[in-house]
Amino acid sequence: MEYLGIPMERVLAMVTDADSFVERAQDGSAHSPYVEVGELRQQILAKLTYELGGDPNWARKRDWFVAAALTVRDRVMDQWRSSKARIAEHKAKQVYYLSAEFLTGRLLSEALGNLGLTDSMRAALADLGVDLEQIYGQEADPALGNGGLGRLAACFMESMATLSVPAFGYGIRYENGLFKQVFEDGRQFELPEDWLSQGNPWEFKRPDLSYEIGFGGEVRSEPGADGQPRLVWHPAETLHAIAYDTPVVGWRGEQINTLRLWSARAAEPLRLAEFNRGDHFAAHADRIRAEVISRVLYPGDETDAGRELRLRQEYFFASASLQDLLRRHRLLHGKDLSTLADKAAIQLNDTHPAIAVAELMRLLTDVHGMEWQEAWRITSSAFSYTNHTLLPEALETWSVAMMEQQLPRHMQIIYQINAQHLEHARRDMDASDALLADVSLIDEQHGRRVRMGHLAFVGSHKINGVSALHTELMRKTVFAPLDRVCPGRIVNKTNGITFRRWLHRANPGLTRLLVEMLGEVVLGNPEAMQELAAHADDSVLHERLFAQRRVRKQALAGLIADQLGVAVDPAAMFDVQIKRVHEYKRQLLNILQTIALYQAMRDNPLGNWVPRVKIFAGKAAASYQQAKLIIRLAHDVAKVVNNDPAVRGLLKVVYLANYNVSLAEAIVPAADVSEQISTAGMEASGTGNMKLALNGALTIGTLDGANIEIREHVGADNIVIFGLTADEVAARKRAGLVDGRGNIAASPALAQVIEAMGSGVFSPDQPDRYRPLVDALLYHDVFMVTADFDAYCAAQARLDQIWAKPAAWWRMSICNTARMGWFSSDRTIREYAEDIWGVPTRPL
Ligand code: 26W
Repeated sequence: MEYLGIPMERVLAMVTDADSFVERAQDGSAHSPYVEVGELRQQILAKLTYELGGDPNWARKRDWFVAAALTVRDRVMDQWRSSKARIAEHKAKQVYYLSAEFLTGRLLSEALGNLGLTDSMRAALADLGVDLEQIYGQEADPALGNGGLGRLAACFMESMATLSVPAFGYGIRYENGLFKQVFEDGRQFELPEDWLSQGNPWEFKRPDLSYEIGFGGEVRSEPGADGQPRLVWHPAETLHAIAYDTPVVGWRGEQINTLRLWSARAAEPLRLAEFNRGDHFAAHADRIRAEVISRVLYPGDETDAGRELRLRQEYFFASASLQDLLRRHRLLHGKDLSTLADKAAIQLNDTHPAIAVAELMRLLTDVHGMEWQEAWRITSSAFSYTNHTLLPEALETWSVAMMEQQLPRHMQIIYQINAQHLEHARRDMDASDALLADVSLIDEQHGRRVRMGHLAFVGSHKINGVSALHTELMRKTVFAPLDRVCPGRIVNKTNGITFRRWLHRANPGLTRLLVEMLGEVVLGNPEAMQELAAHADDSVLHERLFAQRRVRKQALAGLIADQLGVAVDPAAMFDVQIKRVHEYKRQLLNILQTIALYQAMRDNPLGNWVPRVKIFAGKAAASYQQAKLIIRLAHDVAKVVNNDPAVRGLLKVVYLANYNVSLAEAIVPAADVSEQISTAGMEASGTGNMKLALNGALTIGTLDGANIEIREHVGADNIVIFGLTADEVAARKRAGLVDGRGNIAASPALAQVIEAMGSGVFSPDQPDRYRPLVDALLYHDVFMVTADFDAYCAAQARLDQIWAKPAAWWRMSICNTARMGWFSSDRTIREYAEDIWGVPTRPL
């Protein structure tokens, strides 16, 4: 039997999973695989020819990627349209997720996996002489985010589509995402990241969807239609926000949601008068000033840039998004906006879109003529706000002067919101002057600044933290005053990750093993993985997991050799710390322990050492010098350790450049150890910790963020915890115990490490290069690195002991994978849907 002239066994051979392939064929579903492969093959060729003007004989890999992506995009169009029709027909409540960042990663494998088309696409391309694995890498990895917050938004979008929650993601279509990180002699350099240079096959430009965005100018009181004086804003400059839509494909989902990213366009692209006068700069000035708004993502992670352009970016996408959802509401539910909060749940992803609270009040009152109290009722019941950090420097505040200059009408509205808020606090909550000052939206202390966290809090019916500890700390610290005058709004929603990307596609080998052991049920219901724990001592399973992990470690070793020219042994323990570089995440503690291990190995080369590869990856914000110095130290230590024959390759240190979603997908399945060692109380949740534990890595960590809940789920025996607790850290800080000299004096190992670091052992060409790091440890160790050093080293030694007993290691690894089901972002989204948004999580 043959198909399209291809012998059937060859068609079947092309598919990795013949069984389900056949299975699906037998279910008689319209789309039998044979037809599917044929159709896909035709459509790819058609795209290549008619969309790209290409020819199969000399098409490049990039062309095949674009042709495949366009083919898949066509496939989702019908479902996309039918999703919108179904939502309109059911007058369903929609979720609007406002985020300055969406770290989506590559989309081809996600779309294929979620549509169940991977095998057919692989077969269709193979028949055209193209390897699907080869073209995955042709897709740009859109770095439209800094780290955790942006990636969480992407996981949430995928889970909402999978759970049939009608949702729009609203953000900014940065032309340049987070910078490309390159290293030169261990120093980080930032290069522009222009992910759009080759075009983006997934997005649809929607010129029909353009909104005016104003800035500056003045507010005048003018008689309204009813003769009553009304406040009217006359912006000094206006520009357009143009929509670009990308489909969000859920798993096996009928529901296709929309990621709508706004791009800034000048209202007047060219000022001809100036141009004709030959003043080309003036002719383009407006355009440049306008379009720079969606030019580049601010690389600050956890540090408030406080730049005017950042405020303009935040208002730009908040206003475009609100204008768009009001237009849709009026289209679907009629001109009466009083039902808005019943039909729209608007989630603020941190304070970055918080100006939306004032903007919705402006649109409802000034533009749509609603009474203030009615508008406030709607606004405060439509909005909800997620806080992702307690770091003071990350809590955004804008000077009243800048707000008045850029958004004069909004500053008036913020004053009005504050007046009613303070009145409520004084009258209903008997607030003292001190408390009033603490809860005021205006910080009168530091030169009159608008507290965006307070605006988001007061304008929301629910505020959530992202892990149990973080939410508790929110209540006890930063938001304690607000929680007193507006009690009962703070709830916890512990983060989650999508298992489709971070297990099924990142680790198909482990996934196949899970399906084999537990059935396909685990694909749809992660909690069903619990059953695997019953096999924790199954030595055959141990061997198969070992083999799986080894395959991935060899692949990663290959990547490391290609990128760094360093040979690492896949048999060694791959000890991984991958995340943004920040002092509170304590990459420095890891490096200090690495130096101590190196020194111990040199002192006792014949000791029974566990071979280790310390794998680092992560970007530092461009202006964050201390973080950049930590990256450089890792490189300098690597240079010494990796070339020291005394340690006989027992220890290798590598720092992979340009950490992003794709690199994470290559590292996570190859990790044996997951470093989650932040200063307790400072990592709001973490999500890398979940990805690594789900893939069977053992976590070494502090009782911080979601590490605590990971321990609760996987079991205290299956995780290695060390260090000061959040309360102990807070107590030491309150007592001013940030001087590290005592801890150093009490720890000979640490003293030896600090000595080496401070004397240029790792920087002979500049012995005092690490003075700033040493001084911080000696005199201002606010991140408790010296305080936790010995405990951390002891915890690492515990890992060595476990590693020496493979049965124990794999038992723990299995228990981690088995019990990570709860950390699916599907669970998180179900909680948001039920507790905050009031929307169902089942097909309409
Ligand atoms: C204003 C500059 C700026 C930019 C980004 C300040 C703060 C941020 C983000 C909130 C930083 C961030 O990504 N926070 C991380 O969010 C994750 C998702 O909830 C958590 O898992 C991490 O613990 C938290 O650090």
